[in-house]
Amino acid sequence: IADLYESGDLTQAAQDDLRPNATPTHNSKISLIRTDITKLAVDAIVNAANESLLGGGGVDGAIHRAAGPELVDECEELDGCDTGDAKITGAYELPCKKVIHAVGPVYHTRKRQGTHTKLLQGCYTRSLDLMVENGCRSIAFSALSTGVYGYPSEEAAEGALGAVKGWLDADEKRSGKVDRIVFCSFLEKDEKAYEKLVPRFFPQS
Ligand code: AR6
Repeated sequence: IADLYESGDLTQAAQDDLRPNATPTHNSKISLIRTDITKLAVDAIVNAANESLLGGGGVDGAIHRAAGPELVDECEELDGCDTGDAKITGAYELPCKKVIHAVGPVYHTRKRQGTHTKLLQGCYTRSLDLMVENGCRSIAFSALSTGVYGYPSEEAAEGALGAVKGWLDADEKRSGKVDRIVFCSFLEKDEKAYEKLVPRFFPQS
């Protein structure tokens, strides 16, 4: 993946890597991938945004650059977003159909308040609700809050996986509305955290 990324031709490789059970211990709807999320042709990708929803660095910057200027125009209409919540827009020049902008917690600030886990998990469950409400069947999450916002990788992966599992388990009809849930890492530390924790949350059936 790294070589292809540098050569700028990632799309086919990225799609090939989205096959079910990319590692043997996932249940059939969960995939892990390490790539640039802007290349993924899933129905919805989840951006790690801030409360303004007007763009920034990291994955937010990459998504806005790849989507083109119409994305920020639509975001300007949304009147921001609370931490722990998410809002949905079109995807413009991106290969996906929708972008879900989730605002993860700043780790150290929210840990002091004891709200970090609830806020991080809220981003995941709200994103899944928005996916279903908008007729999307596949979603790729970036590793929310694990960059600038300082969330430790394993703690973030544990929160993310727990939220997704809890959402799927809460209503048996939900699973039928979803084809694929992808956890898209960018750095090795996040990929390793998911590889370690996915079998615990989603053992092979
Ligand atoms: N594709 C997939 N993942 C990526 C990409 C990419 N192209 N680029 C970075 N990541 P961050 P946060 C990973 O800092 O911590 C922004 O300025 C990265 O390795 O983007 O939630 C916003 O506007 C990390 O694992 O988001 C906010 O102000 C993950 O994306 C603030 O940063 C999230 O890192 C949000 O901070």
